[in-house]
Amino acid sequence: MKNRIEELLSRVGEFVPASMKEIEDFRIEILGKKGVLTQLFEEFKTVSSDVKKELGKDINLLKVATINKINDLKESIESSIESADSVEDITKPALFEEIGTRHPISMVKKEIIDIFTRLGFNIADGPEIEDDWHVFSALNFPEEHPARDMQDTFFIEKNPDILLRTHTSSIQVRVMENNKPPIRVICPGRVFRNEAISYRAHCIFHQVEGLYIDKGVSFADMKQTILYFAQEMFGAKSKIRMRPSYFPFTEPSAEVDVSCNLCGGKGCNVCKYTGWLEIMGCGMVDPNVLISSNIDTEEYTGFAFGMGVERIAMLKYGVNDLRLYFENDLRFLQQFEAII
Ligand code: 2NM
Repeated sequence: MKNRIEELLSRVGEFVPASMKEIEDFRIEILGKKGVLTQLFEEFKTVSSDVKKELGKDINLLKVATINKINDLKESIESSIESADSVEDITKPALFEEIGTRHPISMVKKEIIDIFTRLGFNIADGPEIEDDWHVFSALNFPEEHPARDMQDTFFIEKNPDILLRTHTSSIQVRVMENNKPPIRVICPGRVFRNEAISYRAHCIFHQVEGLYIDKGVSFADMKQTILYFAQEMFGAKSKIRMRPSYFPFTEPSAEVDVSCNLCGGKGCNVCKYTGWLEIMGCGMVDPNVLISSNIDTEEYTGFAFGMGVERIAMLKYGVNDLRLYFENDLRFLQQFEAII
């Protein structure tokens, strides 16, 4: 009897089933009502009392080992079926993907581009790392102009002729050099200025500049173009006003204000109780700029304008700290339109 129990124990240890059914058959054979264990217990009643103690232990050991083995086998088969399921069931719903939002600067930049595209302007691009000619000299900046100072512009140390563009007008110089009028372009892009970062200034920001050169282009054309832009961007009731200003590349030059769309021009803390918000600079292209790019000033005139995208976005969304646009804090960014 002891031998049979040991044989059965080693069968239990070595049992490797091919299916759930084989496990169940094995269970019935050993643990079933008419199974091996029941027979062994029957026989056990008849053995002499001096071997009872040891045989009893052995039979119980066989019982426990069989129960454990069967439970283990069932568990491992069930979990392998589960993992096979998750690979094969292609009808299960997909994992949830978080949907991002467009950056407010990208949204406003696109809106500006769309407005001028409707007026027939083309989009032009150019390098962020520029040379002195395209950023300053061709744009009528005198040799001693403060913008050329290291305090304002990022120069490459080894070669002060190479610098990071401080405005996207450098793109327009390239357009004028490479194309004959009529020219109608807008130039969106990043620009770089050596500034201390605060709520109202950053060393990197975005500009959109426009340029229109043709026969007979006048200040009146510029005013109407900018009025159209202001009404598309800030609402049909918007008014504009121009104040005399100075830029090296335009003459005459002006700053453009739009009527405050928050208070309707009555005065509030956003417009500092003036009813007006400054949105861009503009002017008639200085003949020196046209000459630098070999455009005949007897035949052609033009106007140009430039605006900061961050500033337009601040006015449009009521954001009072420029730094929010650069920090990429999701609590800020998620307040804007989701990409669908
Ligand atoms: C501004 C204001 C006024 C401007 C001028 C030119 C160019 F290339 F034609 F000379 N591009 N952009 C311009 C004029 C930019 O930004 C405040």
